[in-house]
Amino acid sequence: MAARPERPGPDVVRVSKRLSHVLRHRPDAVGLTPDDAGWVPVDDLLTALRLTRAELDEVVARNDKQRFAFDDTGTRIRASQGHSIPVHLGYVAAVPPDELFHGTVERFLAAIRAQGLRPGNRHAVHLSPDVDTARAVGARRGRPVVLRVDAAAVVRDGAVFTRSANGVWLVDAVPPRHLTEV
Ligand code: HQG
Repeated sequence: MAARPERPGPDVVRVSKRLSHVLRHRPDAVGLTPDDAGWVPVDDLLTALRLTRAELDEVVARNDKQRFAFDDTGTRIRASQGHSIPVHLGYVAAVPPDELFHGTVERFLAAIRAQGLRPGNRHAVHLSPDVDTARAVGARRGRPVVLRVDAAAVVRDGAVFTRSANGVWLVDAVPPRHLTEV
């Protein structure tokens, strides 16, 4: 198993938040135009955010969830998931484990019980491979509530799952009948 990355310092976190915002939601705010797959030229990003390549490399490498990825040549960068801008990430369909998890909070439960999981502003519903990760996702908003997703049943219904480069499972929606509270 790889060593746990050192806890990022405040500057790394600050730049990471900025990068998330720019690469997922508002590239236009700093004059960037990602291609269809969400990639932007690294040089343009460095200029736009006034970063050095070494600073960017450090933020990408130390990011706690490995949110950003360089392409094979290292000349382009994108967020691995979480976009609200239109992107085709190009992940191939994958068969998920039979169970996945979703972290949320109490105040969304009534709507989730009625409608199932919906993507909201993002392109897909984000599901976690384990309860602890889901709990951390839910805890961003308050006291976490974890839902178990019968992913095998969602697959049987015909839904297509993909897995992002940083291990998040993505699907269009999950109907309420395939959700149970952990
Ligand atoms: C809730 C973070 C009402 C859903 C995390 C969630 C994740 C509903 C919120 C990634 C609903 C959407 C994504 C329905 C779902 N009615 N509320 N029908 N269906 N919801 O942030 O999953 O740090 O778009 O439970 O770690 O919280 O950004 O999704 O609370 O991987 O890299 O609507 O974002 O990663 O919120 O988080 P989000 P999420 P990063």
